[in-house]
Amino acid sequence: MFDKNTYIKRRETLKKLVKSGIIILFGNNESPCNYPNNAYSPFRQDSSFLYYFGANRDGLVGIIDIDNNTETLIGNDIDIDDIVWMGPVDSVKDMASAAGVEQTAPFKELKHICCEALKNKRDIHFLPPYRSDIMILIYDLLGIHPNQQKEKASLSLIKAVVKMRSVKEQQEIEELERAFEIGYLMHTTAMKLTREGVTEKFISGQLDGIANSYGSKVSFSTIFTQRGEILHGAPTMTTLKNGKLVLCDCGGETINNYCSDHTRTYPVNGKFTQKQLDIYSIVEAGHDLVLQIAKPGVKWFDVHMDVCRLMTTRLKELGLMKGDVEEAVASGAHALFLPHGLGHMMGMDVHDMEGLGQIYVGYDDEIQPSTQFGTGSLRMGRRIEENFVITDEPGIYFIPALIDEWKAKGIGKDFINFDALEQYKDFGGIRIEDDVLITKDGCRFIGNKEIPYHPKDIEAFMNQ
Ligand SMILES: [Mn+2]
Repeated sequence: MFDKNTYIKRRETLKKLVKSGIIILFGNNESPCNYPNNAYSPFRQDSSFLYYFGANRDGLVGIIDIDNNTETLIGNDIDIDDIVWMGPVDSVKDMASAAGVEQTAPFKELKHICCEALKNKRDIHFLPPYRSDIMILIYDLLGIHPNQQKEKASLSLIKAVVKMRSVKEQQEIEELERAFEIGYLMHTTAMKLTREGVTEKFISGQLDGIANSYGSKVSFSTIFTQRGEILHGAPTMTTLKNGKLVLCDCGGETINNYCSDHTRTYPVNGKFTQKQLDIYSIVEAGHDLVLQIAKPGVKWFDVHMDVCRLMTTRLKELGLMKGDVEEAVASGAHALFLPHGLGHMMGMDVHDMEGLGQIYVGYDDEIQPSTQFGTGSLRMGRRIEENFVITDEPGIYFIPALIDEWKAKGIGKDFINFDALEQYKDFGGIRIEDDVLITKDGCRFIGNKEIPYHPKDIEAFMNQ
């Protein structure tokens, strides 16, 4: 965790933004896998709780009473039976003091605090819950049924948290650079291990081990697949085959829970075919275009659309698309190849703050999400600001079921050469992803070195 002044300052800012009422930030509990004492491991704290209270243990709740200017860390100390099995852990008082919180209280006090606040008709601010145990707790404390909790969550608290967590502090950027180092090791190891005959699962397992060894865990379930056209394709027991491309999308979390998220796509045998290069170079150009145009004040929505135009132009040159580029992109025809968005915010959550509602994280009064297939999956559209961290991740995919569906229904028929696509149905998919820090007048990748992505660099790396 950071110095306690970090947490004191953050809570002060939060109080000024939310203005009045009482804020309840719920920490996470252990999450059982197949029986209560076999929980998913390691424990993962809620990111907003971590951001304001820093304490990385289950069963904690943070209270910020704005009107009375008090802060309380709620939680029970563990007893001797727990110490026998798990060893001693910091007391709730120690954890509170490490985050500059003056008061502590046992868990049973929480019900009393909530009852008083309800009785006095005070504004009670909580974030949208995403785990059922917390939903049941909120029902018990505040009487709000789980299916109403999302809409009853505090909009002013959501907006304040988004405002603060979107702009990364210098020490957070340094953590993200550390997360990059773990991601670099994962990706370069994957390239070294890739060869015909090895299973996808073997390599993904090695990568997960690296994330566990150098940080806290993977920042999301590792994608390592020869079926790159499946956007979140889980690794299988399939063995790698020469001639195929493999797509690796993975990242690690530091001990302080800051993430990395990168994607590389490369040939199993370490040498691209011309057909693979034709498609790869389009994704590469789209990925690099972002570096030229992303800077404070620019709408991320426009950056996404610029990449779509570039890809459509190049797919036309290859004979896979046709017609007017502007019209094609306006109609959404390019989404047959790119059905997802260009990128998302990244920080402590790999899709940063997604649980607070993408509409508040990625959009605002000025820019609303599209309802079109493909562009509608863009998680971030609003104007970008200095010290935002966003992923730059264009891709081109040949999804046989989607191609057949569009062809049968005539979707995009004025802009897509369906006949030419027949030869690409076993191609797979390509994505290239890096994490981008928006700087004062432009942007740069997180990390001081490059995970190879230019074809020549990949081939040189894989054949060394
Ligand atoms: Mn990503």
